[in-house]
Amino acid sequence: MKSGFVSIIGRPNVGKSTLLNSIIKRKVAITSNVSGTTRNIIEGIYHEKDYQIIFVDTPGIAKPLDKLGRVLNKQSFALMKDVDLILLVVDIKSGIGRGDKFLMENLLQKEIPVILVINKIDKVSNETLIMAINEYKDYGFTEIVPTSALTDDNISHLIDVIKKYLKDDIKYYGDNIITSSSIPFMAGELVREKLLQNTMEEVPHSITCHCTHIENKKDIVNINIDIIVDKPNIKKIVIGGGGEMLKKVGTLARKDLEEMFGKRVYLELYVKVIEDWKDKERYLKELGFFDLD
Ligand SMILES: Nc1nc2c(ncn2[C@@H]2O[C@H](COP(=O)(O)OP(=O)(O)O)[C@@H](O)[C@H]2O)c(=O)[nH]1
Ligand SMILES: [Mg+2]
Repeated sequence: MKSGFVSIIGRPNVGKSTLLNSIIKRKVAITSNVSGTTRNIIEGIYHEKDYQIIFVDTPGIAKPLDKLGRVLNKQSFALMKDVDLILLVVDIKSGIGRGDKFLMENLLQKEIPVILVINKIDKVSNETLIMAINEYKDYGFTEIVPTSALTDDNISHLIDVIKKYLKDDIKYYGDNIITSSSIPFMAGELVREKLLQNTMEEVPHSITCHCTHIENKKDIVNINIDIIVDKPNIKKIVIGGGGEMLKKVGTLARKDLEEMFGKRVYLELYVKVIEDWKDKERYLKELGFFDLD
């Protein structure tokens, strides 16, 4: 048995969570084209007969605007310390930016191997890809692997490359555990994902979802989720005219939840206004954003 921890880092929106889902072949992290989608540390566990790889998806490192942002950055930096391997993911269209260079300088000093994952290759021609690989050849990366997390292109090759750097021989998780996230957390995240994917601009950043009740019965799972927003006008948008938006989000989330549980789900959503929840430490703690010192 070979096993190890792999941290997935990179700027917001490059496809880190999509990559994790593609590797695990299940949705363990929510994704959207809104930067700042991932707010917690998500572990996804990859299993193969003689291998176990624990992937750690991190919130993107961006300029922190509020307390939540600062907590997330601290978590992401802390995660780079104790892993066997780091995947630095970049979007081929935007390439390596200033933020990535800053990350690299920090990473290369730590003597942890860093694989550059050039993601979203489905968006460019082969020539562009070859040019990008040539450009980054001399940056000091341990390996460079192009992927498309969206179409699963080259993901199995990426896994083969990662296997070379696993150092442990401990089985950390049981065979059918694919994530360390709790079920209530995942339920809340699925609702948040649907909100991110179906609302515009100002909405995503001011929302969080909190599962308050879950009851797994023989034929059905009852789930209650609070959608916490920071302003009354956001509450209006989330509910939508005649409750349309809430209905749509509820239906989409229920479908994913039914797939996750393999049975019927009865989902109740409540929208609550808590002003400035992102700056209130108590709420951050309650919602599971703990501070790593
Ligand atoms: N075309 C394309 N889009 C991708 C790929 N990987 C991720 N995306 C999209 O990029 C957006 C951000 O992805 P996400 O995984 O949430 O990024 P993260 O912030 O780095 O975790 C989503 O809309 C994804 O569907 C890819 O390989 N190709
Ligand atoms: Mg993410």
